[in-house]
Amino acid sequence: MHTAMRMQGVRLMNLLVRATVLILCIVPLCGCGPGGNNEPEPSPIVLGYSQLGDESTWRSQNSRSIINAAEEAGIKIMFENAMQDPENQIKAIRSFIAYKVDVIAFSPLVETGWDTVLGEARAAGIPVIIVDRMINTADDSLYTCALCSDFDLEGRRAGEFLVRKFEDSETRVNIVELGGTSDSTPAIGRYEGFRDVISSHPKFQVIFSEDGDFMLSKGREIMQQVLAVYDAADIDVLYSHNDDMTFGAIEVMQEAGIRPGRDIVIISVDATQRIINYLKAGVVNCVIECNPNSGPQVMKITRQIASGEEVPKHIFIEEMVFDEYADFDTIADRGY
Ligand code: GYE
Repeated sequence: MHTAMRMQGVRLMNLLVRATVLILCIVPLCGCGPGGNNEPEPSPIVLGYSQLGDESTWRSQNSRSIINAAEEAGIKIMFENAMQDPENQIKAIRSFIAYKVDVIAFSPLVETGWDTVLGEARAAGIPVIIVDRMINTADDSLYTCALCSDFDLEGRRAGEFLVRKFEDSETRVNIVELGGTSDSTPAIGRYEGFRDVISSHPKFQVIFSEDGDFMLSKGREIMQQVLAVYDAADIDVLYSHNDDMTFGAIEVMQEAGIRPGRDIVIISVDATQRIINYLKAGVVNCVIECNPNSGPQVMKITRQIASGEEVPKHIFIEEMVFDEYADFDTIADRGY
């Protein structure tokens, strides 16, 4: 009885071993993956990305966001930095076409001059995503999707802050404006949106406006020029199209014994951590957020387009305002 049971156990064991060996042999033969079919691993999507430059803190964070998000999404990215030259962007786009990437994305330095190269991308059947800034074209079939900030809204928000800040003031309010790169969408929107609001209040006067190319060094230079021409007491407001130019202008004001945020009301756009620290310290009065963390959204759109899904033609990035009326404790760390 005892021996018979042991024999049965041994036979069972043999059967199990044989079945296991059989399974182990079959699996590699049919090359089954976890999905259980015969298909090879799909090759990763290749995205050609032309970044316009590295002019600001915002831009560096934007590049980091794009590169990191591509890695996380398993998208192979060819990333080219044009260093503020649209010709370099055109060259980069042409090289992406030659390489036959799956999708092209780019942040155009300026709005005009893209029709020819984008026509070449279209002829090659490569879809294009426009990121951050917009292009000005009569042919919107040149791009599949545009993911941008609402720069007009940013400008209007700057104007709305001034309306509130000077609500009780009857006298003239003199404004100095540091503009972004001319012919770029953020500079145009921040200029026009701002004027849309202040133009219905005649006390607001822009006494000086110049293009500072979104760079700290130019913010410095222009503020020096302004103080050489105007008495500081005649300047009520500085409206700067980005934080880096604001930093340059603040340095000059401080060197001249002007108290930024008190003697001159300051509005800045972008919302880097350093400007938020200035807001909390009363050195600036209003910060309009422009969100550089578009990487994950760009990758999502890239995937959708590559797999033939429909995507909206225009998507706006969500943004907010931080000003001196806000509860500073609610402002989360910016991370850049
Ligand atoms: O505000 C500025 C950068 O295009 C929104 O470009 C972007 C702008 C940003 O240089 O800091």
